[in-house]
Amino acid sequence: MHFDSATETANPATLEGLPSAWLPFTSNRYFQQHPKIVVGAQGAYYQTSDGRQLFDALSGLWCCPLGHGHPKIVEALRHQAATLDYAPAFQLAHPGSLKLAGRIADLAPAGLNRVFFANSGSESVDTAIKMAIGYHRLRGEGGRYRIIGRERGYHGVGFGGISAGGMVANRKMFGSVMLPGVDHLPHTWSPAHMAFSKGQPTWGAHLADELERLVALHDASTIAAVIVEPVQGSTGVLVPPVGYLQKLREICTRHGILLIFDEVITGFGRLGTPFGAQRFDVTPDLITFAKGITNGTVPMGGVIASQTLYDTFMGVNAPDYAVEFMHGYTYSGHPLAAAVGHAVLDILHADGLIERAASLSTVLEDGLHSLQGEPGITDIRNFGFCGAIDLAPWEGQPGRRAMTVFEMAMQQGLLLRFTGDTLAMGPPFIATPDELHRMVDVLRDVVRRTAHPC
Ligand code: PXG
Ligand code: PLP
Repeated sequence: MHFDSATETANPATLEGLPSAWLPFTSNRYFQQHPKIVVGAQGAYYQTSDGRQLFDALSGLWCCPLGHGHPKIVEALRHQAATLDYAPAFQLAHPGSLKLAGRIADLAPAGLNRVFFANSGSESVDTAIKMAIGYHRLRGEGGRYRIIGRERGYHGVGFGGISAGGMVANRKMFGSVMLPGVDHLPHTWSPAHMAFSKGQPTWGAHLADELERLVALHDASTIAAVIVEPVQGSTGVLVPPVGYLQKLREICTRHGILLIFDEVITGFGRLGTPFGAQRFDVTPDLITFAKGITNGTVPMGGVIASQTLYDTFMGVNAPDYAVEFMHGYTYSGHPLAAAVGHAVLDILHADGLIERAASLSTVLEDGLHSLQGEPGITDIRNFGFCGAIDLAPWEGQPGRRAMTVFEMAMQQGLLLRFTGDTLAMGPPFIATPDELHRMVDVLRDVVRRTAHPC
């Protein structure tokens, strides 16, 4: 196997409309000068507009774990489009979304068995936050309005998500309009105690006790929910210390606070189990999901709620023709997304891909950690089938080194994801050990070549 090599040039024929485009989470001024265009994708590779093949090291944006263009997904989409293209989502349902709710509930931890569909991770997070606040209110504890997030958390870009999220850059412009009363746990990454840890760090479970301090500060009677990613994905695969999530669960339970796991990245196999909840053996009250459920082919997300939470909404003192939860999206449970969701679950099962992700994890771990000692690598982390590398920034130019690594890697047929000076990897579950080795070889080369500003 081999990755193509070529210079960074987009085919001009694919740039029509570029001056009208405003791209999400993109350095638009730079992109206008250095556009990067993909025109096709098959298996674990993207095809660029100038004909290169790129190994898809982050499975799209974490959302295409089965690789691209799977014939069963293409066929499911084609068939559904011709059968039922859209069904009104309110006061009506279609068999595909009902059955998918059942299959997702079956995959989830026991007790989590009510599935509410949305269309993205951001919508799923805002839905879960509303469910938590509504649940307490219906139980006569309407004073519980605070959401506790965590530093370096990413929960999408809705107002709920940026409020609970802990990425300063996403929050500072909107500080004046955040959800009221939100507070944050400290993140768990401590280079002094855990740099170059393989898998879960052993230090840091005590950081969950910070939740007790927030309870003491605000009083439990004002706190609705704690929301955390089991593994913090977007900010560079920050792995929870051994025992940390268990402690959070215990403290939440003791104080009647709901625990939300945001599994938008960790759901559907990335950690080698259906959900992170199972990998860590911690059961939250709500799980948010998106991305992997449709392999990125059609937008879909959702929330899996506990039976207790659902029953609380259904126990509302109102006639049965009254709507219990005033929330929903035009495209909740969209027929095309649901059809793809079934194909994804079929493929995951038939091809044993969750088990494959689990077994490839060790190949990824060994490969990434073999980079320790390369110039300016300050940390390497991994857990399940994902990992990250921190690079020392070039002096006075934060983010520039990782951007250069990204562009150099593209020239060698590798599509990486970077944020700040951190590189993240979450390859497709269909990747081969050879492809992972080659990915590490390219990483080694581009890290060496960017040891000094260039
Ligand atoms: N929660 C979590 C935990 C996420 O990772 C969202 C919510 C928001 O999902 P939507 O579908 O609204 O984008 C996410 C999304 C990256 C990267 O490079 C991560 C995400 C999105 C795009 C890029 O790590 N996470
Ligand atoms: N804005 C307007 C004017 C609408 O009519 C609707 C839905 O009917 C929305 C926003 C919300 O759109 P969606 O349900 O796709 O989230």
